Amino acid sequence: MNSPFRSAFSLIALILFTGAGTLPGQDDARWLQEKGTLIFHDAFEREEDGNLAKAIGEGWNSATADRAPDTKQVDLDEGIMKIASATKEAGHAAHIHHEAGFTDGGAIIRFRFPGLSEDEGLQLGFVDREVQGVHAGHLCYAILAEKSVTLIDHKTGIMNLENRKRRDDAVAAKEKIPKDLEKLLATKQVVEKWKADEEWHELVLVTEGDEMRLSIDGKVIATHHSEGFAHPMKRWFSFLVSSTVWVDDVKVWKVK
Ligand SMILES: [Ca+2]
Ligand SMILES: [Ca+2]
Repeated sequence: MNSPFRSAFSLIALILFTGAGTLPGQDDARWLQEKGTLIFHDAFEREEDGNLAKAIGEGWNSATADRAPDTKQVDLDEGIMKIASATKEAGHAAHIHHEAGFTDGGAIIRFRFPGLSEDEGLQLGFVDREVQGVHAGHLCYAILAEKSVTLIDHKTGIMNLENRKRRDDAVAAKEKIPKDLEKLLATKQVVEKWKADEEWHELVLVTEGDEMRLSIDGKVIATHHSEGFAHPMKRWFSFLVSSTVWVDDVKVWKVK
């Protein structure tokens, strides 16, 4: 082989080789397990203790349980965390969180939509209540809906207090949101097609620098770059659930 052919061949070989699962992000479960430290693992093999904020135990807390004390929003049953939001009674989707604490890292969970209610979906991501200028410290999330997966940077998007005020002012005045804000918000998220079903799945959600990635059953479904993903302290790992979802084997890892 002469040398131009040989370099073209080497380049192709390199592309094929790096495409075969060795790039960071191609197998994020492995990335977390090999490069990360396990912050916590919960398999939910116990019973909950009542309905209130600390009922789940093992360091979990609910921001919404005490608002609807007569309703069981989390039932630990058959070794699974079965979430049923009392959205109406609590005036908010169920928000369940656990200390995390990383810059780069993420979560591996198993989840299932049990088919118990309309509009089953799952929002999960990271919160830092100590950050200033961001509504309730909402940093970034993955949102699973019936036909889509969204990755969204809330920190520098709609939960940034200035952006949020401009949006709310426009809504209050029954005006369209300002064009520049609409354009900015569009850059803060990516929406990919995905089809929900009622099977168990493994989900991996990671942040690495300013990138967020979501994989389901070992396949990368969505990736996005946005400055808010690089927030240095993902203090909480959070679930926001507006209807019903089952969760098991939550593992959170810190890489950096
Ligand atoms: Ca139970
Ligand atoms: Ca379990």
